[in-house]
Amino acid sequence: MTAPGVNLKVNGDRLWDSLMEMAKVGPGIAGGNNRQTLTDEDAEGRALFQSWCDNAGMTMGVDTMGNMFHRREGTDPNALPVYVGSHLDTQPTGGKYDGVLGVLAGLELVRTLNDLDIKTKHPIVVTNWTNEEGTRFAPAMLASGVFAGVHEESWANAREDAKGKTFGAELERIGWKGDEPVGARKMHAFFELHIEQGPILEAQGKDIGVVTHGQGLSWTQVTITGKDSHTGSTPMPMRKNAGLGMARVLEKVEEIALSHAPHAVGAAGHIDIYPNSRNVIPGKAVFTVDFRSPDIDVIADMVKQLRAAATQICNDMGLGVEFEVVGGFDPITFDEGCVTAIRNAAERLGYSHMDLISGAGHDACWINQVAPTAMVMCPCVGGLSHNEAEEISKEWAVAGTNVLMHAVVETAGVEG
Ligand code: HGY
Ligand code: MN
Ligand code: MN
Repeated sequence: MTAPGVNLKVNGDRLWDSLMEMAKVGPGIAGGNNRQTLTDEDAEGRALFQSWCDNAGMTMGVDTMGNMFHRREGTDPNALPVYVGSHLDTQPTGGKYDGVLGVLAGLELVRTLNDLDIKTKHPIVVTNWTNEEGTRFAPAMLASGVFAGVHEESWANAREDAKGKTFGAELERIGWKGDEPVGARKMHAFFELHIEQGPILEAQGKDIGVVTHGQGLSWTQVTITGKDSHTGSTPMPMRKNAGLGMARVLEKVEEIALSHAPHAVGAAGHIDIYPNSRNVIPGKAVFTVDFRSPDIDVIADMVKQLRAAATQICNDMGLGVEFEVVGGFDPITFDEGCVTAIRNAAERLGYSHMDLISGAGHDACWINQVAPTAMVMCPCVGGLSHNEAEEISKEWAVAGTNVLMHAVVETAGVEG
């Protein structure tokens, strides 16, 4: 398909205004967002996005996992659409741009094509994937995973949050369970714009990341059991301290990840201690170890080391230990054709760019299994994300959206 002219640019002010407007929905306590999936705030954000897409003349479809699809017709209604999008749900202490930039950049490119009355052969569909973050209902990228056939829909609907509410019940409650069979839609290609969530692009002075690969991820939930007892009257040698056991295992997690430096990372972001009372020795600790690497063998070795070390530590301390895999995906390679469309767009538009491996997981990682897929990234200040202080510049947002638009339009084919 012929490439669009370099003058095809988005309306940066309108894009930024939409980002700031969406940021008002589900505000955090420190300038970011707390718009967790399937909450009333998520429902409010969905409704706002839907109203903008309606105003842009798009028609909406929603599948049984709540994934939202807004279609701009092409000149060939039978051509498979080019999909573009990301996610509107946020971490509890999330930023204003993680996921949201990718969804609203998709809307902005449609608004721009409307302004210029540019028609494409293939339809374009702007997408909001449900529960990308996996913070309320593990695992991450849940709904795009069901769409790609990685997870069973019934299993996904049964996932529970910390209060025992299920994904399925909450999706019904907020009124966003659609009637389209999830995964029925077929795609010509899928593109996702996302902030890098790491420091590389900013440190290298690059405006655009051409994402060629995504590192793999493994989430192991560890449950350590000891014995609740009095912190004052229980002699030290008699204690079965699950909290201490967890602390020793977490030290090992750091050592294991560093043993595979520099291309491996590890930490535990989710930690629950029971009964979590100031004068009770914790009888139970539940935590999720997040290991990542571009190399699948490294991930497997880190998980193996974790299980061996945690078992040894708990045996030595007279504690029980159980392991459960609660999330994960293999390292991925994005589609060569889509990656080239992104790289050519950055080149054509004169943006500094570099190839990049995504450190974070994204819906594109699953959609890559069912359609030609690639990602564009823009820098974020200090590489900070999953923090309310997450920041990007308007220039970075506009550059990323222009590259996204060019890649999408070239792939969808300009008509007339
Ligand atoms: O966990 C991730 O990498 C993504 O931010 N959900
Ligand atoms: Mn994200
Ligand atoms: Mn995120």
